[in-house]
Amino acid sequence: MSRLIVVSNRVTVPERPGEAPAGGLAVALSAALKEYSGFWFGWSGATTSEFSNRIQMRRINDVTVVTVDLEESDFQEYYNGFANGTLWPLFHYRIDLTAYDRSFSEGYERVNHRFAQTLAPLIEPDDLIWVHDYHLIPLGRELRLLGVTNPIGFFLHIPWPAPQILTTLPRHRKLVESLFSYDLVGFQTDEWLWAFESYVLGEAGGAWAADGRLQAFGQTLRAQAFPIGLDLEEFQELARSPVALRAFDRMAAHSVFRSLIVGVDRLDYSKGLEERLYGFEAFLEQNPELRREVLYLQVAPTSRGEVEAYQDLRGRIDALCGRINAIYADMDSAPIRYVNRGYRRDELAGIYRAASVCLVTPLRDGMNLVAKEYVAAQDPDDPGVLMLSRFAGAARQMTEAVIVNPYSREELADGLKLALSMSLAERRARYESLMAGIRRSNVKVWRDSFVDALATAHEPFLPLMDGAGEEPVLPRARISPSDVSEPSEA
Ligand code: GDG
Repeated sequence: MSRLIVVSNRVTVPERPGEAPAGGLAVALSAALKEYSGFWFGWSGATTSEFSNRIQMRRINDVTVVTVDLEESDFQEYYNGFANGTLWPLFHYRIDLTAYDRSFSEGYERVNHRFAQTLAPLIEPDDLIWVHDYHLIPLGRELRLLGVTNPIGFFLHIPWPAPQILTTLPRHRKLVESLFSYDLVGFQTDEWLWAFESYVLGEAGGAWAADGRLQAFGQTLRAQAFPIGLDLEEFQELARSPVALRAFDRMAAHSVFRSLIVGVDRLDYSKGLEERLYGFEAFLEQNPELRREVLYLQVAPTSRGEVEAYQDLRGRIDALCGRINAIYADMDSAPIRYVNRGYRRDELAGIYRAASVCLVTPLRDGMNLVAKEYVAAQDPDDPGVLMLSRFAGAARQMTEAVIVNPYSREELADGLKLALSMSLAERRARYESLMAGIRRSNVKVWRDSFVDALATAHEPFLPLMDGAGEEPVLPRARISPSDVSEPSEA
């Protein structure tokens, strides 16, 4: 069997079950690496004054992890800069927050080049290479330039934006062209896949090849949706653990006579926290009789605290929670408990189970695993209700949730009222359907279908068809260093 090389910005092999920050994704990828052998490659999380190709190799829980340090300027320009200051907001439709800074894109190219240089010598002829997420879009191309001919796949965990949004990025063509060095490009949902296809066909002059591949820039790739799921057994085991039961008891004791409403999100503007708080305020305003009946716990661990937009957001959320509590609190109760820290994964499972409603209302989200975790943690006999933004990738699968528009305070307030008053029979019916979907579309299915598709997508020379799908027009081209020229600035 081929080895599998997983590449992501950070490497997060879980050391002990239940511990943050590893999530189901890390667990699933670690399990894949145990099955296929191979290793996980990425940034160590450390910075040095000068870059060196020196790698650190460790075994964690039977998984080989290979990491490399970044230079301080790489961290600023690549990680805080282009990845989290440019691509993250842009791909979440926030062009108002997007930094269009040339030094950031140079840092991004540089780090991808350095990753490729460090990784290439470790690759063996039969290896499958699976690159993850927006930090590493150009990595496949950089590897091809170094002569790597193995199957290389890429999976985007976040949304792919509509062409009208993407084209605000200088050098957007270069970014998309680099994706064509992969054999397979995966998205979370059909919506993001269609947005990508729409760019390729409408903006890049691309066409469909005979077998359903996309061709553009003289190359072809297969693009497909692979919705990510949970490691259900792992999560349900966590939910039954003593730590989870204790967290459940603590929350149940603190919300006696009240319904617990929970939100769990990294403190990120894409998660719609501000809008959600305004919606909750509208709910309190419109339902005076329910003010003492609810407790909204928002868990929001700080994320990317070095980026200005995140610092601003934190200040606004702090102020908003304070204001709403000041208006609606009584001497012995306050409607919001806002916790600006993370919890262990097993504690989270207990908190989810204690909550009657979970608010998952991102403004835009690739998938959203919290929605799935909440449902998986419920008591089948008395399940809570998931309220889900129509703009989360998860909403395309989890249609039995209470689906809301997160921009509308009225819809949020009405949705919350509906969720809190839902009959047991309806909650159970919705829970059963949601769980069936979570079982069907679990993380192993996601992983294995991607890896299988990657193994078969790799066809070095494939005749392409013209736009009508009739005649072969181009042979599939592979990049070699000599035929690479700087793409024109868009
Ligand atoms: C990206 C995409 C896509 C949260 N707070 C704590 C904690 N978490 C865990 C949750 C969940 C994970 O973090 C968050 O996953 P999401 O899917 O909700 O969102 P992103 O972090 O933005 O992830 C997203 C995902 O990639 C996977 O492809 O679904 O759309 O944006 O697992 O439980 N974990 C712990 N303590 C916390 O306080 N331990």
